[in-house]
Formats: sequence, structure tokens, C-alpha cells
Amino acid sequence: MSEPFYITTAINYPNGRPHIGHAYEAIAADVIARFQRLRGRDVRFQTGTDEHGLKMARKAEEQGRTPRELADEMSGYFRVMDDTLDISYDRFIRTVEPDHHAASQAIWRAMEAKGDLYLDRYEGWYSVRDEAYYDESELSEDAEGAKLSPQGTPVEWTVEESWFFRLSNYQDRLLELLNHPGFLEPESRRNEMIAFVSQGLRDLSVSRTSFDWGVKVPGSDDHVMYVWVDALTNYITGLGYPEDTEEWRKFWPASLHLIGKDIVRFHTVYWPAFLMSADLPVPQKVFGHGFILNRGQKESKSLGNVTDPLALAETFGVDNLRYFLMREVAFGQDGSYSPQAIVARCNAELANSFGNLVQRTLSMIAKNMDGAILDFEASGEDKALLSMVQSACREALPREFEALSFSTGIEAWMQAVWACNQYVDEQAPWALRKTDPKRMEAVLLTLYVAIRDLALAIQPVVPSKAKAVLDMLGIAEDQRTYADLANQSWYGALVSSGHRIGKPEPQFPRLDLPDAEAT
Ligand code: ME8
Repeated sequence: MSEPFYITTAINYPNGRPHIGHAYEAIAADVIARFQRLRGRDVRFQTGTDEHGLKMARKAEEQGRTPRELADEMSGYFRVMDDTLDISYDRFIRTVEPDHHAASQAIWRAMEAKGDLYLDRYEGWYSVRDEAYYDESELSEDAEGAKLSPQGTPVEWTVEESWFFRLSNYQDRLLELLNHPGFLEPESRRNEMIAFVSQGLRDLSVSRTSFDWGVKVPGSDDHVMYVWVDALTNYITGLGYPEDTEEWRKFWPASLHLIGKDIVRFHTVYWPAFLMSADLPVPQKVFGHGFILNRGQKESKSLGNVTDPLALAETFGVDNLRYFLMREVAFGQDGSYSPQAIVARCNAELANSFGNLVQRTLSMIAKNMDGAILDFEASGEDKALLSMVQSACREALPREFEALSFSTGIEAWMQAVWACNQYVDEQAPWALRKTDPKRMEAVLLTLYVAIRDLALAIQPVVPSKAKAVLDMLGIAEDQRTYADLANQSWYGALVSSGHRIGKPEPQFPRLDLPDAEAT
């Protein structure tokens, strides 16, 4: 039985359409899910939309419709984004679904049974944009003296009857958890959270009475749960909690919650405390990735620089966008994108390097060798190239991807692509055609073997382009996992079956800057 791997993204607020940050997180999680599947893990991958709360209720009111109407429309755009970007999720969860209400009420009852919930009055600051309570000491002031949250969002003074969760009871256990190596990465976020918890934790207001768009508190009908209580619960709803299902037993605790840096507190303080209170295991790892900026600036409606990720995918291609985001940004840090940067990166690496390597090698095999895959005797140079490619594809890339260092892993892969291109230039198979045809065959077939490893290794990042290349090479669909990289018999099997490749179709055309950007 293969080892289970459960990965989740944050569930997105569908108070507007998806932006580049949502696309970035979905793509990164998908790369991880595909990578782990290729490694032979039994992967479950969940994403979705976080539809309750005051932010949704207010947005709907502004638009003169019900929160449910707003949620239904906008959640649809998130699902379309995922499907367009080739996100291989197993469940797209919506928090309005009945099984999610049932799971949220079940965890609430478990926390109540533990004695961790009590009724009191909340008096303090709340940011609707962040859906978060803040302590006075965390706030700053803008030029007009208005209070701002640490995220720079407005806060409002809130007074209402509320259920409270005894977060303060969990301080020691949370510190122990945060000190556990690997629980929260990157390291810088861990230090911030340790400082936050060490300062002392106040009990958390976990229900609201001033609006009703949420999950009802069991036995307290005029209260709805604080949106983060139900939102975080999505991760276990999707496995069937509170039922003792096969998925639950197999996939909980989650292997990885992938989230952005702004919501680390919710995932590494509140969520583990709720789980501890309900006597449930805590997730194995939380990773807080950085933010994607548009030419160095945060996208916002007021700056008028909000880009539809689907328009980017349409202009540049889904796999180009995926490649750019995973290659350009050191995972964990903030990164920036612009049409110029996407075009420059994809042209240099995919079109001119990998694409060109595939195209010229396969064209020469098709033309000069009638497409035949034959036995050949490898020279010292051929063996040196293959060993370099193999160590990039079998060791460096998987090692770096396992550590979520995608750009470093892709860099190692790119070095191998460059080595192949240098080898073609040095060996000049076009010149060998007349002088030494046997040697030409050995060179082209060495490259064919190298391209198979390169295409196989990069599948998580550019799934449809890698598939097209593997199809052109004639690699069987059931021989494309990472374990197959080490399998030596595939080549002999192609040779003995008399396999021939056809004329290749170019897979990585050069990109042009859209006219509006070129001027
Ligand atoms: O926070 N770059 O939803 P959300 C990269 N519903 N990532 C970004 C980003 C950017 N510019 N902007 C946002 C929520 N994100 C809650 C989550 S989970 C139980 C509930 C990330 O729609 C952000 O950090 O505001 C988060 O991980 C995700 O996008 C959804 O953000």
C-alpha cells in the first residue's frame, strides 16, 4: 500500500473573482500533488471556497443580492480557474455544503464537551477584510488617525454577545508544536508565530450575533460561528468527519496545508488549538508561501492593476504560466510578475532551450533515421551526458521538490537541458550524417534517452506539454512515474518492438509580448 499524502490549499473568499495570488497557490499545490503522485504516494488534494462571514454578507448587500447568490456565482469562477489551470483536485469544497455545516457543528460540540467554550461579551477591534480580531496593541494608525490592522486593513469597534474559545489553555502545547522542526515553514514565519504565542494568548471570540450568514452554533440559534472556525474545519469535512470513513483514517492528519503568509496565525495557532480541544491530531506541516506582486506592487482595485489569471493563461498558455510562477519565485518569498518577465523566461528556457532540443532531436531522428529507435553503443561523452541528466532528473529535482524548493529543482533540470544543447552543438549530428552515420545515430539516440528523462521529471510543472513530448517519444502512459526513471528496460522494449517516432509537432512556440505591452 502506498503512503497517503493529503494536501490542501486555503479556501478562497469568493467575494470577487480570482486573482493571481489564488492562481499561484493553486498551481503550487497542484505541482506538489502531481509530484507526490509520480513518487507513488496515494494523494488526496482539496481546494475550494470559503463562503460565510461578514465580508461576504457585506459585499452581497452592496450589490443588492443575497450572500448565497454572490457565493454561487463567484465560487463558479474559482472552479473554472482551477479547471483551466489543470489543477488536479479531488474535491472542490464549498462551505455552504450540508456536510460542511454538519462537520463544523460536530467539532464545535467536541470543543464544548471539553469545556473550552463559554458565553461572554466581546468588546474589541475587528477587521472585516481580514475576518480577524486584533488586540489594541497590534494596531497602528493612518494619517487621519484611523486604526489599522497589522495587514493595513481598517478595523471597527465591535461589541456583542459571543461564545469564547479557551485559547489560553493551549499556549504551552502550541509553543511545543511550533518548536517542532518542520511543522511550520519557512523558518521566518515560525519565529513570528513563536513570538506571538509567547506573548500570551487571549481567549478567542468564536461566534457572532450581529448577522446570520454562517454555520449555526448548535443549541444557540441566534449565534453563527466565527467564519474562521468553519473555514478551517473544511480540511476535515472533506474526509468525512465526524464519520469514521476510510478517507478520514487514511488521510488525517493532513501532510501539508499550503497557505499564504497572511493567514499563518489561523493555521498554526487557532486551528491546532481547535483540533487539540477536539482530541484530533494536528496537521503535519503548514507552509506559508509569499505574495505575488504585479511589477513589484500589490494588485488592488484602486491601483487598477488587477489581472485576471485566466487572461494571462490565455495570452501565454497554461503551462508557460505554471512554469514561470514556479521557476521565477523562490518558494516562500514574495515574487513579482510582468508580461515581459513571463515572455523572457519562457522563451529563454522553454522555447529556445527545452523546446528546441526536443524539436531538433526528434526531427533529425524522424528524417535521418526514419524514426527508428535502435540499439546503439554509447561513447564516453554520451555516457557523461546521460549521467548528468539522470542525476538532475532522478536526484536533484525530486530532492528539491520534496523540500518545496521548486525554483532550485527546476534550475537543476535546466542545467541538464543546457548540457544537452551544448552536446548537440559539439557533436554536430547534422555533419555526422555523411561522415559517420552510426555515430550520428548514437548521438541522436543519446539525446532521445535524455529527453525522456527530462520530460518525465518536469511533468508536475508543465503537465500537458510534458505529456505531449512523452507521447511523441512513444513512452507508454503507465511508464511515466518517477520509479520508471530508474527502470532500465524501457529502451530495450521499444527497440525490440521496432518502435518508430513520427514527425514531431513543436510544443513550445516562442511567445510574443501582447501589443499593449510591447510599446
Ligand atoms: O484568506 N499572492 O482567503 P483569500 C499569493 N478564506 N497568495 C495570495 C495573494 C497574493 N498576492 N493574495 C492572497 C482567505 N493570497 C481565507 C482562507 S483557509 C481555511 C481560509 C493567498 O481569498 C492567501 O494568502 O483572501 C490565501 O492563502 C489564499 O490566497 C486565499 O486568500
